[in-house]
Amino acid sequence: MDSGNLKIAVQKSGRLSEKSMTLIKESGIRLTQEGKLKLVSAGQNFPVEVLFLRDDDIPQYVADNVADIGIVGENEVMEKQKPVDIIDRPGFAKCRLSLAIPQSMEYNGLSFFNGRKIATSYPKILQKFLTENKIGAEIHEISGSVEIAPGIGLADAIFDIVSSGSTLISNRLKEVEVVLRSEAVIIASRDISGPKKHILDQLLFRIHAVLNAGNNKYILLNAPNESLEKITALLPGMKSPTIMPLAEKGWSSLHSVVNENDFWDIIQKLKELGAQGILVIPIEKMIV
Ligand code: PRT
Ligand code: ZN
Repeated sequence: MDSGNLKIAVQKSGRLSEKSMTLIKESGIRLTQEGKLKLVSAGQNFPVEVLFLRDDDIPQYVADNVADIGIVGENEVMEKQKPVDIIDRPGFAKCRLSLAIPQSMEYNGLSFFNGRKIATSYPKILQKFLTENKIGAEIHEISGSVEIAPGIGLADAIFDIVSSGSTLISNRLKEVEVVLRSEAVIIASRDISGPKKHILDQLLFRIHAVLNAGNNKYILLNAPNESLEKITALLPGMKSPTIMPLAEKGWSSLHSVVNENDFWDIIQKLKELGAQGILVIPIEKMIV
């Protein structure tokens, strides 16, 4: 029997686990104690159940409605080709899927791969790329430690996830083509409706408040009144900044919100406009 709770699939243990759980917890959801072998955990104050699974299995479980939504790498969603929708991008686990070859080999474009053997755990994504580019290569599917394949003579090249690039370097490989960029995504079943849809909307509302907060900072500063107009243009805030007169004549205090991405640029300009006593404070939740 379906409990009516929204079922969320997350990776049991791996690169996505901690950030997925942080997102759920920062959304104000308290879960029943998770033991080491626990497969399911229920929300104590919100109608959800969290299912702990291998990341490879998450697209299938969501497509089959065993879970309603899941947090998983986009690469797994592309590879598994299950009928699910990507509904959000929480902004972590960014990486790329790339082709890499031994450093000792010369690379002169995609035709290099014609007639070569490529080891990968992502055969479908690779096959699609090769077909689109009319390259005839042999795909050798392996499930782990793909990077050692060329060194032991199993393949001429690899197609694998790269983030810092250090795994490639330590295996004397070089990245020659980026095929796909990936990050963690929230996927949803296509059959969510009624009360579950309502729970999902509430959850996404909370998740956005958490993510917005992470991307923004609260900023307070003192500014000479003659610069206020220019400073306001730099710091639109959520509606417009709050401005209060200071006891010292000709000066005001200004409060606003600034986006992490433009942060240093804006601070520099504020200083040029005569702003002083700038305080920057993290935001815990932000509802826009
Ligand atoms: O047990 P389970 O099947 O659940 O986990 P898993 O071992 O299959 O996956 P896991 O935890 O390794 O990765 C989960 C997801 O994290 C992936 O599907 C990607 O979406 C994402 N991700 C982000 C990464 C990386 N960065 C990453 N660097 N997944 C794997 N790697 C590996 C890569 O395979 C290579 O071996 O790290 C190595 C490369 O890293 P650099 O930094 O040396 O370039
Ligand atoms: Zn996996």
